[in-house]
Amino acid sequence: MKPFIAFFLLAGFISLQSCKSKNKIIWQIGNADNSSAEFSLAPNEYKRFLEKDFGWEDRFFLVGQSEIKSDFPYVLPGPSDEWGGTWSTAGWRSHSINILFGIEKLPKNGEWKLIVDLLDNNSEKLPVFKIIINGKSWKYEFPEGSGNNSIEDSTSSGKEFLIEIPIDNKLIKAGGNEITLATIQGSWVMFDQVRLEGPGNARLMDNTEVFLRNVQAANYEIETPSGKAQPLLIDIEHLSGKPKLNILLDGNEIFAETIETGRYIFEAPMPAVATSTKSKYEIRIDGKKLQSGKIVPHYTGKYGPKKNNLMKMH
Ligand SMILES: [Ca+2]
Ligand SMILES: [Ca+2]
Repeated sequence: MKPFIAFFLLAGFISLQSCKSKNKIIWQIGNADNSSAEFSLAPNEYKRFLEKDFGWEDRFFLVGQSEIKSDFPYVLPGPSDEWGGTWSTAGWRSHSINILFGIEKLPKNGEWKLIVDLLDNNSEKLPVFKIIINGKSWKYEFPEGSGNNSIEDSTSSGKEFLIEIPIDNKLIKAGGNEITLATIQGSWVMFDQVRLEGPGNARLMDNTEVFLRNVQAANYEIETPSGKAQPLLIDIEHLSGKPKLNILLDGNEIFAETIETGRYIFEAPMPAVATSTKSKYEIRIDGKKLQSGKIVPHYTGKYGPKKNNLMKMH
């Protein structure tokens, strides 16, 4: 091998190594210590799961805001657990935990990994677990658990099941991200830790008044006083206060609203354009920039009829 080729190979190898070593923990929920003690309802109050309103689709754990001790249960029941709300008269109920997090700075390249470290699971009715990351899903069938009834007794040892999912950089978004953990079959699982690893230069967003779940152009049109428009859909979750939301397109305000409670999907009308050029949107909360990006309004008049002007979700 010629020396200069060897040099480039070596240089490539070193830069790859240094990239990898820069990975860090972006967030972690709990500690990897083979214990569930840090979570809500631990060590054995699983029967209060329903009373605490856990497991519902609209409930979420927001990284940086929610508290493990009150907002993340040590156990997630499966559809075959009566204490999780499955009765002969009520039908089966599956359960989920939604983890929300905002990425302020998303590197162009990076290796991400989600680690779901389970402490134990039911030994008889084996759980089937689904993990959804920004709409893409993975399914896991659990092996037998320890059989030690660890759900009731914090001193008994469990049987670890470790899930590691490498995530494509393209699946992570600048702005709002969502990971859902759900039991879709069988019985309960218990948590030791959930964590996300990613590139060292990625940065988490601070969310105090709102959490911006998603921004995208709609594939339908709406009527406005100044003609037809294509909505920019703003999926936003209220957290605190009564912040003012302003949406600008290429420097012009196209939408303003006060955010008071719950989750909203707003339609900010983007005026029709003759040619599809990239526009810049900016989302402001109380006058401060929350997020900006490029969008291609591709209104051509071919989209379907108007839908709801405002959808409020609970
Ligand atoms: Ca563990
Ligand atoms: Ca733990």
